[in-house]
Amino acid sequence: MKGKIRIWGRRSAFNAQKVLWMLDELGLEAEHIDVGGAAGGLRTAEFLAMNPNGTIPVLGDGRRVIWESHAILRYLAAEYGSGSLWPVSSAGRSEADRWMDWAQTGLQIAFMDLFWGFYRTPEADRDEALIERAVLSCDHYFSVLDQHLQTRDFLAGKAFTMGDIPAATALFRYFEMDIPRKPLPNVETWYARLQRRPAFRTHIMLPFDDLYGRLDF
Ligand SMILES: N[C@@H](CCC(=O)N[C@@H](CS)C(=O)NCC(=O)O)C(=O)O
Repeated sequence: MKGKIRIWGRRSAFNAQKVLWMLDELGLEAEHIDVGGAAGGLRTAEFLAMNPNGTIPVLGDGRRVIWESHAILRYLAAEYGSGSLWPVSSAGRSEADRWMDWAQTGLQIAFMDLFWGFYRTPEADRDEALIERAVLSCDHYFSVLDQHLQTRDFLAGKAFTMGDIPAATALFRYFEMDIPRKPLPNVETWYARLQRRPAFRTHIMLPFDDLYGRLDF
């Protein structure tokens, strides 16, 4: 350990949840600093000196500061989870890596269009055509996951790795929202398997009704 671990970010923020979940999986003690959302604090000189984007999550490990959720996940997994969350072989790691990048550049974008367009937009202001497109886009990405999970317990194979975290962070909200979904038997089995992990239940399966109809952060 490089020193005290700190994590800046609100517990309801999708990108912060990924990191809070991983810290817990690794059994690392971390000080949580609640910034972002109603707590604010992202535009102070101190915060912008750590992350010029003024976004969460930010990780501190001793004097080291890291931002971008997936850079943080890779750092934590490599530093503290070699052989478990961080597959040691390059080939094994590429299996986990591809699903992290895929989630960030594909599934998460579709999911966020749906989450913001449907759940976070006040009902009177919703754009039904946008929501319909987002539902179809989510159907597509979740179907790709479903097909992949037909022959695997976790995204990179038999064991849980960092590769599961970004995509799985969407599961609770996706299945809780009152939206149309295609049948996803293998995704549901994976979801049930993840629910046996206390860290998943603690950090991902959190009520999110405080975000309903709310666009201000
Ligand atoms: N690509 C960045 C995105 C960071 C981001 O947009 N974070 C959101 C929360 S998920 C944020 O800072 N929102 C402002 C707020 O919560 O007040 C990452 O993955 O870390």
